[in-house]
Amino acid sequence: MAQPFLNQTTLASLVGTAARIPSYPRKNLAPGVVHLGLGAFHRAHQAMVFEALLQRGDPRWAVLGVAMRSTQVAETLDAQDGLYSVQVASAQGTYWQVVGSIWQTRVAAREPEQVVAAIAAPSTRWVTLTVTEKGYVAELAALIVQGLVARRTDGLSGLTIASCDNLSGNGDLLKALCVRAAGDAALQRWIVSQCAFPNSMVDRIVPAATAQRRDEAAQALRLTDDAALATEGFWEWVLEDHFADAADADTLRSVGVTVVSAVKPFEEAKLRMLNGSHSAMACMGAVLGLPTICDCITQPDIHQFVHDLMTLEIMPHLSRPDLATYRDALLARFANPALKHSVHQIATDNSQKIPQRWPPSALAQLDSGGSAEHLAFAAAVWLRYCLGEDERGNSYALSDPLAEVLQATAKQHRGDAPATVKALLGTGSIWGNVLPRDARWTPRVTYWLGQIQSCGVLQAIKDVNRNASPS
Ligand code: CS2
Repeated sequence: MAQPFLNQTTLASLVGTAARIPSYPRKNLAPGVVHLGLGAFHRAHQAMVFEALLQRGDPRWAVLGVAMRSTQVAETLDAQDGLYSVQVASAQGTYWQVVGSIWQTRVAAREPEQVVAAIAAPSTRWVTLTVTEKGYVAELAALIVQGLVARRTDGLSGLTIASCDNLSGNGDLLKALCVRAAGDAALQRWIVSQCAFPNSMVDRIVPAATAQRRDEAAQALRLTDDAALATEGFWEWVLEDHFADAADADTLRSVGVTVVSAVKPFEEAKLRMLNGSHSAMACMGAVLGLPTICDCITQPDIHQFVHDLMTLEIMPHLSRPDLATYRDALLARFANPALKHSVHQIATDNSQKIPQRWPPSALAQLDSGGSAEHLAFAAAVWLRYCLGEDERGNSYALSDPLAEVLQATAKQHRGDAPATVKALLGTGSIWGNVLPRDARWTPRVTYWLGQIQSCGVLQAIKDVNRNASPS
């Protein structure tokens, strides 16, 4: 029998159940946050932080959620009055939470003028962004700047504009992009003096929505939720203490956000340890035919590889406190069986993600005279991954702005490690200027690709592991 959909009316059926639901009035107030990028990550991270603030009775944090291109999520949320459920799964147990913080939606590609109007609305105080690494382009800045121009013309205050993407110095990057888009010197001065672009580190593992998740939600809630998601219990949001309204620092702290003067130690540790390990496992899993991160990390050889990668080659160059504890927590998070985090999802846009995740550690290792074998190995698995075919002979699609050239080049030099490395290790801006020409790097990547080609990824992982721990 068809179940009713989750919406503002049917929400009442969850009162008194184990599900957590919004208990604040979701009235027709104007949202205070415009969020750009309505993907799963925002809905299970910032939107849940804003939800906590709304639950505390502070209506300034309701969200107008903007999908950049696709209309699907916006339409699904609209049909459900903006409500969606999130399964929060950790070793402590699992619960479902219905989130109500997204009060309105827009689609930037369909109605850009409405997005500009939302940014320019008097109630708007924040703009947040999860537009992915490849989204930081002039077009995005132009959209934001149009909203800012209207605010300035109307004599309104500036905004806090917070990038929540996995980019190094994400706030600085966005600020530079917006200042460039502004062109006019007076407008540039207004933006710089009235708006704040805090750098931030955001962390929560949020797999893309799946039909299985929707089935689980239907079973748990007895309501149909086409926007259902799952995530882990852990979350972290470290924001630079730099806001258009300075009082926001304490407000955010009150719901568990970390506000600090310098984000860099947190950002580097997260990008290189969590995301760096993720990308390595994503390539290994894809080539081995292991579908999820949990399937990868529960293989003892891969577990040891990731442990040693972090310990030997990444952690020596980080300054976040308690790195060993942080590493062990990551290893446990990767093994969360409820998440079913697809390796192919993480391998999406590899060419945009790798620059933040691997080269900084490799360069730091080489500069300090250390070994970068694990990172060279990761680079070699990525080269093997670019073939688009796993070791069982199944093909998979590369989803990457450079997919075509990467796959064609990998195929052209199939089986020839030196030629593959020569052709692909300099592609695009993935590896920077220094590494591809470094005599301590390129031969090692070539060596490991050769090993992978001759004895397979798993055997090659055993070899790296053995070399790292001769005992
Ligand atoms: C992942 C991230 O898809 C990816 O590239 O590495 O989405 C990762 O799950 C998050 O950054 C965790 O905070």
